[in-house]
Amino acid sequence: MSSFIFPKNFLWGAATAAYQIEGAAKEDGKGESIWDHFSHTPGKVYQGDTGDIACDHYHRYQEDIDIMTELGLKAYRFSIAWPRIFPEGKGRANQGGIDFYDRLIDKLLEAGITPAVTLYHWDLPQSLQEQGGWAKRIPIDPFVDYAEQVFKIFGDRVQQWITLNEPQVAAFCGYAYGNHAPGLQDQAAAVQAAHHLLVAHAKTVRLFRQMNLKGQIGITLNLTPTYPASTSREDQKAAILADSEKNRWFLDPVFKGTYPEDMAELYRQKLQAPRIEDGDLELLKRANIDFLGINYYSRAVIGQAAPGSSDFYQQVRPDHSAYTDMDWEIYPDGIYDLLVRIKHDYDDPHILITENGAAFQDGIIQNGIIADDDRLDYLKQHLIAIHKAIGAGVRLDGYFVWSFMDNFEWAYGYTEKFGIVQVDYRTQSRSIKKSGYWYRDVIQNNCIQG
Ligand code: IFM
Repeated sequence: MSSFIFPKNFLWGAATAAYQIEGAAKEDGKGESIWDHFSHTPGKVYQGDTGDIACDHYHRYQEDIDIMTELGLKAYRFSIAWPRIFPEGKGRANQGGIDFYDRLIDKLLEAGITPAVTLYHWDLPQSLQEQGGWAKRIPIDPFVDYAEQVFKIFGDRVQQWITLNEPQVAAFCGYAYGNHAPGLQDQAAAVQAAHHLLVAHAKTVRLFRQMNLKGQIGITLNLTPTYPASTSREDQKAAILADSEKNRWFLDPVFKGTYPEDMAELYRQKLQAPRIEDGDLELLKRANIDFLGINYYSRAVIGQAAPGSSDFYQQVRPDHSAYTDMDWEIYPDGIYDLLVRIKHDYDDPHILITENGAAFQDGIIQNGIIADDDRLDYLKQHLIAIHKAIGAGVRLDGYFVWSFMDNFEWAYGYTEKFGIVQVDYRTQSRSIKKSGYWYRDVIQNNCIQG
């Protein structure tokens, strides 16, 4: 049996996001977010599920921290709900919301768990959506003001900040495909929203530097390495374009302050987007991050667009692969390829895997434990690939499982389960799954037994 030993001080964590776990949707002065609004719109979320109660973490955070302690987590990534701090997106801060995160952060620190805080995990205050949301520049300055408030209050205790989670999903699922809040179907608006999210990120990084805070700041991107479906020239070209749209459209502005020219040209022709104001790219170029957060779940196999289609390419589903319940191909080599590529193409940044995990229905109970062997195997294969990337010189500082516990999986409601801890939504009782106990041993030994 081989062992894969991780570097000393490797940050082992697990992740969640506010709307997916907190519940208490209207408590202590919280305002409405686009996800409150969207999930209450009939037909948008499977079976009409909402995050009104979710995992009731807002009231059960202490119990959840106790479970994190039992798992031996070194770090916990969670997000702050902007509408808890500013119910209308801006104006007067809401003490009730501030108090909740104050307690959470203090209790985590007391437990010896490092908080890694995401400022935006998709819950835009609804009142800003009503003025156009991210398709307009409207939310940019309120976001920076919200960040300032949060930095002032928690900046002494939080060492790791993530400005945005997955701007690609926020923009494209929210504004182009319509399957996420706010549910629009307008591709030009999506490209514009992505740009505005990135500008908000850059302005927040600039503010963070101006405030001279002692922590580190980064951004989390969902990255999907692309592979051509065949050796044909057409498929190879299509895979490069897909990489440009899915990955470089976010990596290039974050690291270089530019957009990839192939995709920019296509968007200009087809959508007359994005409109970029003077100074935006310079701002992005100067917004140096301390680390890149990567969410990796799967790869994309890409072929040329079907004849007559207006798409730039098409994604192909490899027949002989294994898939998770989300129908995402299980492809651990992808995380290795991605990490090594980022090292080479983007000047060897520090990296955190801020999400990685798999949706599977709970397995049968064996010896009193939920035997989620498929999830355990997914995590193990990916961590072995990550270990190999570290061996290849990638500066990878930590890893967060998605997710700490089962939660509200957006448009899928509560049907899809990513947790290493099970949540019984009828009773709100939590049970550590077999993958959770396995992860506990990995953390304890700082090593995977192959
Ligand atoms: O649940 C989501 C999370 O909010 C963002 N990244 C992907 C996860 C699984 O879909």
